[in-house]
Amino acid sequence: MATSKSPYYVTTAIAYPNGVPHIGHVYEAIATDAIARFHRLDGRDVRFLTGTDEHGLKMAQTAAREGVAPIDWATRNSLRFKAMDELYGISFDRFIRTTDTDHYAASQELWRRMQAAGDVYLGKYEGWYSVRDEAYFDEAETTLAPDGTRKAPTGAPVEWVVEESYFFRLSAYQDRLLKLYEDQPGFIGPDARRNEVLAFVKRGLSDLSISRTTFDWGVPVPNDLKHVMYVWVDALTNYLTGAGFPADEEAVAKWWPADLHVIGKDIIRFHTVFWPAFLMSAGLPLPKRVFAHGFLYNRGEKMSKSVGNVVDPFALAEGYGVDAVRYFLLREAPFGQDGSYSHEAIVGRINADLANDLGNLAQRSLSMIGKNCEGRAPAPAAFAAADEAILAAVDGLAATVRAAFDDLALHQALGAIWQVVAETNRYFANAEPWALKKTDPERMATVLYVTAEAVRNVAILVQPFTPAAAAKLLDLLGVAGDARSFDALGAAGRLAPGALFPAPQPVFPRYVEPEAAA
Ligand code: ME8
Repeated sequence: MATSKSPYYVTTAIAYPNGVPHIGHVYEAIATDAIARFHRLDGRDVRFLTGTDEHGLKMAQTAAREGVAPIDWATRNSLRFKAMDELYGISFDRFIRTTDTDHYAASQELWRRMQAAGDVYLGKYEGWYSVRDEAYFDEAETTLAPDGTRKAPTGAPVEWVVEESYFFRLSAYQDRLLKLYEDQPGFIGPDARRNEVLAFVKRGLSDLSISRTTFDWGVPVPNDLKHVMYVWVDALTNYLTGAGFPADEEAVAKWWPADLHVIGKDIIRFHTVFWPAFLMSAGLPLPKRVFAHGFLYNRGEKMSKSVGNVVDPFALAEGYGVDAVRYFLLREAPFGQDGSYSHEAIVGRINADLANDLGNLAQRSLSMIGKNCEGRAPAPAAFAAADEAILAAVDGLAATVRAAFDDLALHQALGAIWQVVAETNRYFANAEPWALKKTDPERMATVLYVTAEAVRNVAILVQPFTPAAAAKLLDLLGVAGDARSFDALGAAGRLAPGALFPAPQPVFPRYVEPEAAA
């Protein structure tokens, strides 16, 4: 199998722990986890970074409202994010908190380098700031609401800020950024976001205020302790901290630049304008790709605490099961576009795709093997055309799935896998192995072998999406722990006739409404 074995460094955005996690957070974690798992199974040395973004005015204000110190508020909620990740099987290598000591060192080193490059100067900021977005806005970007308050494009209120501030010479980077988007077309994905960023940068860039003096909940600016860094300067630096910057040179050489930053569409500007400009200034290599996923809506509506329609990831896992939620979120909406969550949609996916299509295929074939083949992998006779066709479809899947992952078309990877599941179901139904038991047991064994082989390949390929269920399926097929990577796909890892299977069990239960179950 032709795989590149270079290391692979992938990150999520780091969430604000000013509240508890919601479905948008778990969506990003699951998608990035699927990508990390895919590359590990494909033989690469993967580093997966996620965590929480703990500084800034929003955090300080929320903590004050709650009557606790910012660090205590951050810790309480950060632990919820980490617990959510653990519940959902998010295979991070580090859960970074921007209050970690090494992160202060990284942020200050980046600052020093930008300063040494002549890109940081002291001035006075006078303008609009949105605490909710932790972002500065030009007056022209804001609107006046009927009640006289001024709003950011996101609808968040803005306040007038006048204070001494350090600035980053972002205006000097317009040409270099435009060249970057041109030279490295894959830098921003999907294309719609790339066009949005291009148009923004072409309009011209103002210098960016990068420090605050009116509160102290942030990383201190080197040699000027009156200032703390603007939260986005330290937040973006987390990706460098996670690669060992600056102290661990060997780790930096191995992991930096990042292969992929996965983020939501609302923070694309920070990641594709500010971040590469900071890195260029500091003389550091740029990430290879920034990909913005869409937003998840509750029945098409934006989730908000005031509407009371925020979906709690812990309740989702409890209600449907971790693998079902993971599958649903990555299957339902094309990755990169907005999606919607509803109870009916998730139940539909669980019962149709998981329980019926894959669950039944596995259950029916494995229980026949249990009953008729002494619970051992059957020995196939010569393959007929129908058998060859299924094996060819199964063996062709790896290339299709790999191509889908290369494009971050995670939904297409799942679509392709389920197409083969559907073909195998048709094959199984047409071959009627149950009817062959008496008339042609050899043929029955062949059909069961081919079906089990299809299930084995599917189980290996769905590991990034539904890791726990995939592991159970592979257990039921007697596949050893070291025979579950993509190296074992296709002919290289065919089931050995005679291998012992444990007693079959259902892997994907149907969803039954609680009232119907009672
Ligand atoms: O933006 N659907 O933190 P955050 C899908 N700390 N994704 C969503 C979403 C939704 N409804 N709501 C939010 C921040 N997200 C910064 C990031 S990175 C250096 C700093 C996504 O907690 C959002 O787009 O507001 C972002 O990628 C992530 O969740 C964290 O959002």
